[in-house]
Order: sequence, then C-alpha cells, then structure tokens
Amino acid sequence: MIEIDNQPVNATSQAVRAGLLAAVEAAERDPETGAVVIACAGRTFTAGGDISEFGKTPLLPHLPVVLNRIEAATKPVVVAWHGTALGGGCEIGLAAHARVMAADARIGLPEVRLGLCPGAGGTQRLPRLCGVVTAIDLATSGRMMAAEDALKSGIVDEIAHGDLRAAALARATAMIGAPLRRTGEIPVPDSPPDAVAAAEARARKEARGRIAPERIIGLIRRAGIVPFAEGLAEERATFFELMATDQSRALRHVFFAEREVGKIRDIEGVNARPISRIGVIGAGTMGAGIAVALLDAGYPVTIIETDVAALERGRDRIGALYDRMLASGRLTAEDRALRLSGATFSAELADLAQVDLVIEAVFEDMAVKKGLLVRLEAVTRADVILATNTSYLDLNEMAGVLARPQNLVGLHFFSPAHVMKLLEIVRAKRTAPDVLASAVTLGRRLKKVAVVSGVCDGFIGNRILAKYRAQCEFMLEEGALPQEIDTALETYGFPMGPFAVQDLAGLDIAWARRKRLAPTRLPDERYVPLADRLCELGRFGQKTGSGWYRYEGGKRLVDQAVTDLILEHSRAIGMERRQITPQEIQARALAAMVNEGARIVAEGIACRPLDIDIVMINGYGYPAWRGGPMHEADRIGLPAILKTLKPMQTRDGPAFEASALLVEIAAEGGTLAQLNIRG
Ligand code: T1G
Repeated sequence: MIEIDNQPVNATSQAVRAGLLAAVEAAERDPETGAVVIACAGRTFTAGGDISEFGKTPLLPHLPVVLNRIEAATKPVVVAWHGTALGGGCEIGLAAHARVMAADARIGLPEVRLGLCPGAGGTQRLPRLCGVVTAIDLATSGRMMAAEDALKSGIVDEIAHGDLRAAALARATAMIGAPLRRTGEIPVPDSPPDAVAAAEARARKEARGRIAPERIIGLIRRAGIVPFAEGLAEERATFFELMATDQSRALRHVFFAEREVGKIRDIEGVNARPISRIGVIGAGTMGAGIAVALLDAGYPVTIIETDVAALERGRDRIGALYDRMLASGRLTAEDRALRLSGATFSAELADLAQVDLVIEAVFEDMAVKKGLLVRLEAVTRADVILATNTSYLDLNEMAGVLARPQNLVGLHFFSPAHVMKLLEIVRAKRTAPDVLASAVTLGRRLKKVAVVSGVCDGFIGNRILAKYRAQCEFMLEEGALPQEIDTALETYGFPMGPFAVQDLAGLDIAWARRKRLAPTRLPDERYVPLADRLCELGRFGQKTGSGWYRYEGGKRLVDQAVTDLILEHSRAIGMERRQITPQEIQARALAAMVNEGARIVAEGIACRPLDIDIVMINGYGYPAWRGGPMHEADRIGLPAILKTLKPMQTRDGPAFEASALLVEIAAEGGTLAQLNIRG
C-alpha cells in the first residue's frame, strides 16, 4: 500500500512525485510484494498538480515519467480513489492497471479551468478507457464525474460501498499473475462520428474566447491517430505552451483570488457566532431564492410574510424552484421533500424569537427596512445577526435605528439567489467583527464566493456596473448602436452585452431608481436619457417584447425604432456621430471599470483589487479567462488605461476623472497586483 500524504489536498508536489516513484520501484524490487495499491491520506485523493508551483520550472521527476513507470510496472497497481481525484490525481489512476472508487468520490480533469490541458497523459489515456465523446466532455468542461457514471463509462472497474482500501487490495491481489491491462496499450474505441461532432460543438460553444478547450479536443482526437508515446509528447508540449499564456495566468489568478477573498485581516482568529436556525423575511423572488439557497445548505429556515395569502404565494414560489430542479434532473424527489421539510412558514415576526440569523429581503426602501429592523430587534435575541439584502441602501443609516447596530450586516445576494455564486457581504461602520466572521462562514457553507464590501452606493459590483453602463450609453450618443456595443463586448468575453442584459433584467427598476435620484444628480454630470425614453414608451425589455431590441419567438432582433431614436437623440444634442470601433468600445468599457475599481480600493470599500476581479467575474459575467478587470489592466499596462481615460475625464465629467491611486501606481511603474496583500 502506497499512501500519499501531502495536506490539505495531496497536491502532486515534487516530494510526492519523487516519493511515489521511489515507492513503485521499491515495490517492483521487493520479492515480498505481489501487488500495489495507491491511496491518499486525509479528506481527498490528490487534487492534482500544485497550482502555486505553476509557471516555475518543474522539478524532477516529472509526473508523466512517474505515471509511465506505474503503467509499465510488472506487478498490478490499483488505485483507490476517494474524495475528489482531480487533474494529476485522476491521471495517476488512469495510468494504474485498475481503479476502485469510493461510492461518494468524484473524478475530473479541471485543468481547462486553469487555461491548461491535462499534462500527465489525461488526454491520451482517458479516451482509451471511455471513448472520445466522454473524454472531450470531461476534459473540456472540467466538470466532476460521480462514481456511478465513471463505472458506466468504463473509467473505473469497481465502486467500493464499504472499505475502499480493502476493496482495492482485494482487487489488486486477485490480479496477481494475470496479464495486466495497461491503458496506454488499449486502442481508442470507435465512436459514432455524430456524437463526436456534437461533443466538439458543445465544447466550442462553451469555450467563449478560451483557447484551451480547442487544444484539448485536438489532443484527444490525436489519441486515436498517433502512437501513444507520440500523443503523450504532444500533450506535454501543449501543456507547457498553454502554461505560458495570459489566459492560464489569469485563470490561476482567479483560482487563488476566489480563495483569498474569504481571508480578511480584521477577523483573523475571530470566532463566528454559531448559526443553526435562520429566518428569512419576504418570500418574493429574492427571498424565495435565498430561502432555497439556505435549505440546500441544510439550514432549517423560517420564512415570514405579511399575511397568509403572501405566505402561500411564497410557498408556491419555493416549491416551483424545487420543481424546476426536479424536472432538470438536478434533484431527486426525496431530496426535494427533505429540503422542503426544513422550511417553516409563518406570518408572525414573533416566530423568529429563537433564530440565530434573520435575512430580510423586503422591498428596497429605506423607510420600510428601518421600520422592519426596529420591530425585528424587539422580537429577536440580543445576539441575533440581522442581515439586510439590499443592493444600494446605506447600511450605516439603517444601523442608526437599532439599539444594537453591531448586529447588522448586509448580505447582497444576486438573482437567482440559489444559483448565482456571488455574495457581497456588506460591512457597516459598526458591524461587529464576529458578525462579519459569521457572514463569511455562512457564505462558505452556501458554497458562494463571498466578497466583503464597505458601504457606498451600489457597493462594489453595482457601483462599477453603473460606470460601465454609463460609458456604453455615451458611446450610443457618439455613434455606436446597441447591437454594435453588445457584439464588441460579447466578443470581449461577456456572455451578454450590457444592452441585452438590461433587456433581460427589465429596464423599469433602474428607471424608478433614476427618477428617485434625479434631484441629486450633479449638473455637470453627463447623462444619457435614452433608457428613460424607452421606458416612457413602455419598452421594459424582454418581458414587454421590446427594450433596446425587439423580441420575436424568443429571438433578439435589432429594432429600427431604437436606431431612429438614438440617431434623433444625437441630432438633438448636436453630437456628430462617428464610427466607433469594437476596440474602442472594449477599451473604454474596461477603463471605466478599472477606474471605478481603483477608487473603490482607494476608499477602502474593497480590501484589494482581487476582490473587484472576483465580484465582476462571478456577478457580472466578466470573462474569467481575462482574470477580472484589475488583472487585465495590469496585463495591458496602466499607462494604456490612463490614456483611454484621458478624453473620458474632460468629455464625460467628474465621475470619470482618473483615480489618484491609478495615476500614482502608474507613475511608479507599478501594478495593481501589488495591492493584493491580505485585506
Ligand atoms: N494546488 C495548490 N493548492 C491547492 C490545490 C492545488 N491543486 N487545490 C487546492 N489547493 C489549496 C487551496 O488554495 C486552499 O488553500 C486549500 O488547498 C483548500 O482548497 C499534470 C499539473 C480539491 C475540490 O485544478 O478544485 O493536475 O486557501 O478551499 O473547497 O495534469 O481545491 O486554504 O490556503 O478549494 O474543499 C488540477 C483545484 C491541477 C484542483 C477542494 N487540479 N482544487 O475544494 O477546498 S493541474 C485542480 C479544487 C494538474 C496535471 C496538472 C479544490 C478541491 P488555502 P479549497 P475545497
């Protein structure tokens, strides 16, 4: 039995590779050893290569060499997979002579998520076991596969429902003396060409600007054409080529940044308050989504609405969300029943007397929220955490009505709350450290990417979004059309351009907000009234059949009426329209985001630039393979960003004045990444 022990995730660092090689060779030499089992200590089989070592020269022995040695062994080698066998961890298993897998274990080749291809035989061995179609699916999506599916597809030989190591040992022992099945010697099975084409098409569609998926497809297809050794060599060369790309660097930045956001200096060593029972107030779209997110994570939830009728509607809404998961096969009927059994519905605030946390998701209105918080404080425990789900409101003002303002924190969920990964945790001036720590812990338990933000209008994400959108609207006035801007930004890597997104979300809510804020708008602020015009015409987006586009049979179509409206507007304000290139659109959108991001960091609203990257990627569709706007700004250089900003300052008003922080770092020849120290 060879046991790998390199916590926390048994990454295949140099010492692990060397140890594994030595152990296999020793087993080959040892006359007492008849067969070998490779297993891992701790919570998981290896999660693959040590990502923190990437980009450096890999030390000997290289993993492919170790794996070739395992495959060539004359004694049977069986792998015992538990937890998540990922990347190199999966590849170790593929090189063994048989694989036994714990019933709850999962395997995967997530290299693609780091902008890489598998680097230790994954693209050559996997198709030999499961065929090209499944191999393309797994390696280009990076998704994890459960044991049952791995058995069905031929990747594993056995699922251990009891003692995994005992099962692996029994299998290895039984293999002694029999001919060994070496994966590299198996021919790639034939696959129906249609199925292969479909798998490739799916992968290309999902790639959206990423280069690794195409390279992976190429390598997997080569497995059936070239000799095994040649395929391995091509894979290795591609792996190093991809490692040196900007995309891989960006995606590795995202991997670590997503883990770093949860580490906040102020709460290091602070104990979170225990949370076992949660109340949710309001069962509208947002409240229902939040309740489902909590129920999915196993929390018992008391859902409060103002009256019985509203409560019934809320119950239906939550039921409907689970029905959809059931219909799509993401949930079994038992799971649905189990999760729903955690929900209690009530029209009495007093039923929250014993909860540890209340999340209010009522109407976005300061007076309504304040009134509710006062009443809540009266019926809940003194150590309760009071969380408000707001996207814009001033938490410091809200805290002012509380006797215990230290208990208040903001939890800004993104819709649909049970799906979207991002959670902004808003820290008010008087939020207690242990309340903040509790919110961070909750975020982790909900499997969200939780980013801490200070209080400001729109917090991190919506504040940047506002500047990004404003800049796009300026370009409408100057000469671009919505479809040109959307196409340029979709080419840049956003799943949807800003105007298509507005149509999807509905234009009416932002309109109401603009009307509310109109009296406080600065006179020298550049303002584009085109969205207001659309709303006045009842064009609220997809739900009314038209907005920036018109919609027919679910298709988005350019609308001449909108084009005319824009041209007429430019004429009315005396703006001479000009051709705006996709490059200019992309550069201006990025500069607007980066500038506001730098201000947010300078004001201490975000802990570090990386927090901004993670918010924009997980909440707003910024392409992960560019690493987030701040990472991208460093890549193209801050002087280039400042150059784009320069005309924006004079033309677009004080809101686009270059951030002093940006100017200062650029002057020193520095990078935003320098500020990515623990926040
Ligand atoms: N390398 C280095 N550090 C890693 C790591 C890795 N592969 N995986 C996790 N960590 C750190 C992580 O930063 C965190 O550290 C801690 O471990 C716990 O992780 C040739 C070379 C395994 C599913 O892409 O998907 O193999 O923040 O918070 O939620 O083809 O980690 O505590 O200091 O995520 O329980 C392919 C990435 C490598 C796997 C566990 N492998 N990891 O999730 O904990 S490429 C991956 C994960 C490769 C070969 C090539 C997850 C997890 P800290 P965590 P978790």
